[in-house]
Amino acid sequence: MLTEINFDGIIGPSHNYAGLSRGNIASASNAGDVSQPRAAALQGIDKMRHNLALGLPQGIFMPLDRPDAPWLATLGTTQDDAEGHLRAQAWSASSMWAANAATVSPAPDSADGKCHLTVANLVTMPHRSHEWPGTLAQLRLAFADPAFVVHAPIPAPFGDEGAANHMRLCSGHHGQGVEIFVYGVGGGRFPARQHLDASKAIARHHRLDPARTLFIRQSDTAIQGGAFHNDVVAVANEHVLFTHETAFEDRAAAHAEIRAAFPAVEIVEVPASAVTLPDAIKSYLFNAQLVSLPDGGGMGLVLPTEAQAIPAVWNWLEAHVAGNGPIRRLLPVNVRQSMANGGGPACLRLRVVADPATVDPRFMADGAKLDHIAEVVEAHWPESIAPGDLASANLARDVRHARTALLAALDLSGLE
Ligand code: SUG
Repeated sequence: MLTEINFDGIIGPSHNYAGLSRGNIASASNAGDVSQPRAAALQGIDKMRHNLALGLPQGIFMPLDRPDAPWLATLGTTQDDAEGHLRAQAWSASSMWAANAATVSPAPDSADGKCHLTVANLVTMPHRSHEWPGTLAQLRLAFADPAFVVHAPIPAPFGDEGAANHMRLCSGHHGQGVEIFVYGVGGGRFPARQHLDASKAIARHHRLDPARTLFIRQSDTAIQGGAFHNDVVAVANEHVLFTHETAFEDRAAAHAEIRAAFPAVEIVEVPASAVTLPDAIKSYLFNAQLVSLPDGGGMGLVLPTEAQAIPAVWNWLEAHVAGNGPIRRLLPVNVRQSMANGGGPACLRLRVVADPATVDPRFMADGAKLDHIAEVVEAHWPESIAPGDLASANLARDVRHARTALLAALDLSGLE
């Protein structure tokens, strides 16, 4: 039976604040802070426990091998000798944001009836541009069943950020959906990371029906305001599109196209007069997991605790729940360590609509497995990393060893 599985990236032991993401306000403003990898990973595990308790299927992705020595070697350098900015780029634990791992088209949307995944090239940001080989290896293992087709990345220079710029509308039972690719147009102070040519290439590879595939331009205002991915200002689930007023460049045309392609859509729009764009970005109101609660419980919004701290945001949400809106429950989770790098609850997961029986079981999680992962994290993840620590050969060794211990505990040593 097809169901939505959320695959969360386990927050890696090299998690640190190097301020690497231009256009990502949280990353820039926390640059130089001391990070807490252990607490970060435990926060991520708690989010997964929280979602499992709601009855939602949960999957996991492993952290990648960092610092990325083979990548530094391609640049003619090493962990010991690299210039500071390259070293930081080699250390980033950015694969935790699994929404950027791939674009996923569930089987009912594709002409060949398979679930297609294209690993994201992430070429806009140097520190993320070397994620895809490790991510691809993992996707090929997790989704080796013939129910899936896993595609290599779209070539540079066509930037692709995966599911963060992709939304899907469908009826409640995971029938054929409408896929919405949201692309940006460059030229501003902050980069537009998702290119239209990449989105179109993915739609072709995934054999999507052109009549049920939309390409919509992300608003320059949103990008220049700090919404470096569409999932910072919009999220969809089943027939609901939850979006900020400023998400799309041509709002009226975007809404009309969406309604034409999927007439049953319910667009829940938050006007800028109620929540300003800066407040939407600061609170990560839209970087939430909009989930269908089992047993007819309606939809819940798994959102960061930061959203509670901004009165305009929380007031809007409470009014929505008190009224007749489709979001029935507000479910705050604490992912502060990730949030400080611009990654909310939705960034930390990749949604895959599939039959869990077709997924390699090593990538599926239950309570006992999460407890086991938490033990490895407690034993091996560094408690803190200061920016100067990235030069430490000892820390580099400890961080590698921590990941190796996790892979061994989960019978995934083949990924080393
Ligand atoms: O790509 N932050 C990530 C956050 C990604 C959030 N994902 C989604 N919105 N789906 C990024 O900007 C910061 C890393 C640093 O600065 O060290 C970073 O890569």
